[in-house]
Amino acid sequence: MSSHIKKPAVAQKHPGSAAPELKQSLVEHLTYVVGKDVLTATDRDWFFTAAYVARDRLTGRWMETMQNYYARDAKRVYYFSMEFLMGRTLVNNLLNLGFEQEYREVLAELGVNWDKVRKIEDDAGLGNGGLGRLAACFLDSLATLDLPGYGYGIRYEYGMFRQRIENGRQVEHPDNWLRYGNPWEFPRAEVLYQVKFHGHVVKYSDEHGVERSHWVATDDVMAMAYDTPIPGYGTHTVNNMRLWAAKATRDFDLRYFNEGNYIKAVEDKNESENLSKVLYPDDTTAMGRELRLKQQYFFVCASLQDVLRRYEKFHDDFDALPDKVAIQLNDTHPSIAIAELMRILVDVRHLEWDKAWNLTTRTFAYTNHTLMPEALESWPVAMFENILPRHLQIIYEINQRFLQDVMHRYPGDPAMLRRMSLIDEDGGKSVRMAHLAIVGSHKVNGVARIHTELMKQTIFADFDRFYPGKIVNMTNGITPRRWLNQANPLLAELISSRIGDDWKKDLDQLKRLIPLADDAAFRAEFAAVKRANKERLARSLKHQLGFEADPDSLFDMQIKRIHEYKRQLLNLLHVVTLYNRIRHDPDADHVPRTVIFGGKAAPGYFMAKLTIKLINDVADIVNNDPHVADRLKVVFVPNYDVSTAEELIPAADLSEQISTAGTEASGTGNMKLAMNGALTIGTLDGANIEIRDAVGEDNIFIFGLTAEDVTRVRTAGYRPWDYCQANVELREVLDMIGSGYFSADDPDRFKPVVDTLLRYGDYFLLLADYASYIDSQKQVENAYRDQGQWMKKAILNVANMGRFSSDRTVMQYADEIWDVRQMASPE
Ligand code: 26V
Repeated sequence: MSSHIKKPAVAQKHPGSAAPELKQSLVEHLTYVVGKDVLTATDRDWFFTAAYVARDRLTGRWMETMQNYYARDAKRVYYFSMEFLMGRTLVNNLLNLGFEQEYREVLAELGVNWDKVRKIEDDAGLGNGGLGRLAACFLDSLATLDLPGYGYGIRYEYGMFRQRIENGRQVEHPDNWLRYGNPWEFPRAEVLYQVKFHGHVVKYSDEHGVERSHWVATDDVMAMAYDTPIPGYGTHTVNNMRLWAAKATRDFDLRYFNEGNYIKAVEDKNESENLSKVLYPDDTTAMGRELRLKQQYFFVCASLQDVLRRYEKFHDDFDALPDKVAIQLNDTHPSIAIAELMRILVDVRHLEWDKAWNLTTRTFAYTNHTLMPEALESWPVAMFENILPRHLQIIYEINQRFLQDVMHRYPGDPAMLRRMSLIDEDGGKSVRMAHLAIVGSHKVNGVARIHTELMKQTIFADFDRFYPGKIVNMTNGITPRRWLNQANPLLAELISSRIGDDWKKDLDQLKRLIPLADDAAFRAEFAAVKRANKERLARSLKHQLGFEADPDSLFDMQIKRIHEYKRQLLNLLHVVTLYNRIRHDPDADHVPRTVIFGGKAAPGYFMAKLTIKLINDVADIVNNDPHVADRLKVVFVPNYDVSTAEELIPAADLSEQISTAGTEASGTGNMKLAMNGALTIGTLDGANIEIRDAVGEDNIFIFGLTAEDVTRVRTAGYRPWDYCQANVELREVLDMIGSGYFSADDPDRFKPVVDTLLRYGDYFLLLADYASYIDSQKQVENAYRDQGQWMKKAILNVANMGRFSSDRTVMQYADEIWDVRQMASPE
């Protein structure tokens, strides 16, 4: 179905000439690398063959790119992130190189089923959700913009768990994504750094009588590099993502001989290699878990050694460090890097504190991704001291100097000192990583306009006053290569047929579609694309789940992590309301709707897991009720991941972005759906606000309390019961859920759900927003009845999404935070 997509400029330089070579290359790789012939090759064999051939075509450019940065001693940006949610790579790389069509044709000639082969690839699911996927989109934009940008992170052996639904409940299974090997990575056995833990600090006087610290008697682990090339779209640039795997030190080998306790020695070795074993799947609460802090320090320590090694090839002092190195901290997870750089500069390289601090703060910048207090990291001091004793001392020193400054500015305000301190002294002492990140960075950014404003007004208000101008906004974006060109080839082709191909690198070009929103022929073609995508999804749902979705029905999607603040439950209240309306008035003209949910719950998050069960139990009843007669259907799509998103998003009519105002920092799914022609129903939260500004209020369904309203309602004393009393439909819905209408086998199953709303205060104000949401959904229905007008709105959404390209976001970081420059490598 994607067979008409145009070749990007790169491939058109030598039209047709590569095909015979490609065929030869594929057959040779199949034979000599994979060890199979055309007769015996499985789909997996072909996947690896195709991947290796593609990889070969990247490596030349990759080396040239690195050599060019080196030759020009370019300022580089290093994106430090615990998570990179890359998804599949094969098609992305082929499209970026401009070879996809050629591959498909040649493989077809060889009798290979391309669609099956590309789906053999396991997602690289090295992330939880938005934060990890943003990192992946940024890497694509950095390379596409010819910016010298490197990703640094952890090569988890097990990524995000695979979700299966058993008896309506989430069951987690390990994600053994490396089982068959990863064709995209290059292991670098020689790029190996020592990482220390535990031990203690020895003070001594150096030859000049200066007191110095030495961190000794440590337990050590080695970090080994694995490199993955990151090609830009339609450019020669191929950047690098370097992920670290933990390896035991040689010490363990020696211990085998010395201790005679061979088995114990091998056990210890395994334990130290556990560091990079598994991604933490909880993005809800910052647990004070030792292994997590160790993972953070592990990758930060190795990455900084690597960055400094590269810097020192050209420089014999550190004066120019901030002119050559920018490090972006993706949330506080890598913020220990600030203390680590200070340790290296002061303890190891013997720089003076003030000088080291100046260089450090000019090097780092920090992105905040959430206002949720429970997700803000703070490590118990005792644990910190045990794992990183020297870093704790350095943090104390940073804190002491910082609080001195605060005291100077605000004399006689001990409350202020307590609030701003890097150490939380309430209860058990702990280290506030966000405060370290702010104090140690020259820029701090939020990820959408409202999020940045709220940061400045709430959690970081003191810091905003103390450091005017340090906190800035960088509204998120998404890469249009993966989220439009790759995921939605039919729409990409339709767009290109009218405005050419340039939009893929310059998304503002989509504006040229605006006049076509009034063109009946274009609308019809646009509608046909949406229809084809809905049919494709319907086939897949039928095949995977035995679920029948009617492509004529309105496809209503909420796909994201399951969280109370994202309010999947509010969506369900609407579903049950619709169900009741159909039951009570079966002959009325109801707009047929298919409500699609997808998302993972943190394994220990009771309410999120119960929400999944409720979705599935409601689906069971609604989908099988003959009175409903298929006018309402509900489906939970298991194991929502990047690849599932690519399949779902192009088929959506309606995008549910219904978080309580003031809670969703930005959202990026909202951008992906709108860019694929779904209309948004949403609150004035996160980037929804900026999406509304871009697409116009006639082309989006906004409802509910604003962030200001939310604060007002909460301080005035919110009474969820009153809303329940005032609304018969709401009362009926809650009664049904609470009394076992959807869980006859266990009538009390969903009492906790109703209790959070009615007994425990409904913290996320679902009941306060219910009426407004239901009303807004009614407007959606009315709009959907007029397909011509609906398509016009959908086209205007696509046409106005240019601003939400991660190219725009990354260029803004480059100009306003990193001061790095575009640098195309010579072809
Ligand atoms: C938080 C934590 C807390 C500590 C334990 C492990 C862990 C792992 C991941 C996270 C990430 C939570 C923050 C996050 O993903 N924020 C999302 O970032 C997106 C990109 O900026 C943004 O669009 C979403 O609104 C925001 O929720």
